[in-house]
Amino acid sequence: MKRIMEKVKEIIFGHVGICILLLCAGPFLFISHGIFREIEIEQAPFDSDEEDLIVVGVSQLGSESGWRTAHTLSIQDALTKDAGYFLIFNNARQRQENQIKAIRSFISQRVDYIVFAPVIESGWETVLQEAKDAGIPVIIIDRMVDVDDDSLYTTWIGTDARNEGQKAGRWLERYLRTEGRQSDEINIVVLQGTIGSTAEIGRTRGFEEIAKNHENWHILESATGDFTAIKGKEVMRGMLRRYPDIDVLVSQNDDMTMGAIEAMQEAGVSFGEHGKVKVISFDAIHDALEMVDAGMINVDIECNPVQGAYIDMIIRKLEKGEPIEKSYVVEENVFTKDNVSEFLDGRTY
Ligand code: GYE
Repeated sequence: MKRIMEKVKEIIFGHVGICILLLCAGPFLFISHGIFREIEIEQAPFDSDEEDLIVVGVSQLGSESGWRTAHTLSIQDALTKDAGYFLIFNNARQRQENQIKAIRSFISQRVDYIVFAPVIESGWETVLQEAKDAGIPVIIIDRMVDVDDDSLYTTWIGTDARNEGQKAGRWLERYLRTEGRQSDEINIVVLQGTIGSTAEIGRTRGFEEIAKNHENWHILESATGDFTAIKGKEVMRGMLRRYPDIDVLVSQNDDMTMGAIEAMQEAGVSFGEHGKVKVISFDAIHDALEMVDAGMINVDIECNPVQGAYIDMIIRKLEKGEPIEKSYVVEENVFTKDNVSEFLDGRTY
């Protein structure tokens, strides 16, 4: 338990450190390796030596979470020179305008493929039309775009966020039934991810679809922690002040959950298996699964970040002129104390 909390502190502290650094030193520090626990590859425009390589411009939306770090590494591990790729990687730091800039620069460099994880769903038509006009296939990963014309992208690889939200609701139904509390008044708070992102929209909607069948479930407040531990902690601290009687926390990613857990500890509020506030989290990164095992998180709804191999598979098919699907949804599990130990060792992120 102590070891886990040290890790949690490390994650939250890392973020505080980032904020201080950014305030002091401005955006230049973003490229400093290690600060974000991920490697940023900004490669120079390719030259003739690279002629045989497939040039892929990747616009990653940010480095806000442990999940995102795993997602980035999965892409970088798949699109290597050995595998025949020249990767141009850009981190948009959770800002749509940075992603639009990156995509425009990929277009002007005439890359072979554009891969991008959109921070929010709306506002992509113009830049996607520019890519289409330039004849560059666009592979969308992780979150989705909201466009009327689906010819603006080639394919999408991601997770079913609405289903994840429903799984959270169904777990709570089952849990309350097992505890004989299905008729009790249940006070719920929701820590949402980045508003307008597929993960937030889907998880919010999916959970609400189940919640609305239960008149005794009361969602006291839903507020965004932007998928980061530091904001999750701050928002939870406010909720704990406003609502003295919270029964359930639904936190839309593990990083926010870890922040919220710190806030509960500081406020002296008990949580988890033997505590007052039952904790529902999403992602299932290794550190959070350890907390499931320790009874600090009741359930973790998996979201699978290992998407790099799909990108490679799709590009290979496109290169050979083979047909591909319009969408690929990756597989996901639900972890509780009952099944988590068999997955812990194999978890690399
Ligand atoms: O759950 C969260 C990340 O879009 C599915 O984004 C992804 C979400 C993931 O920051 O941790």
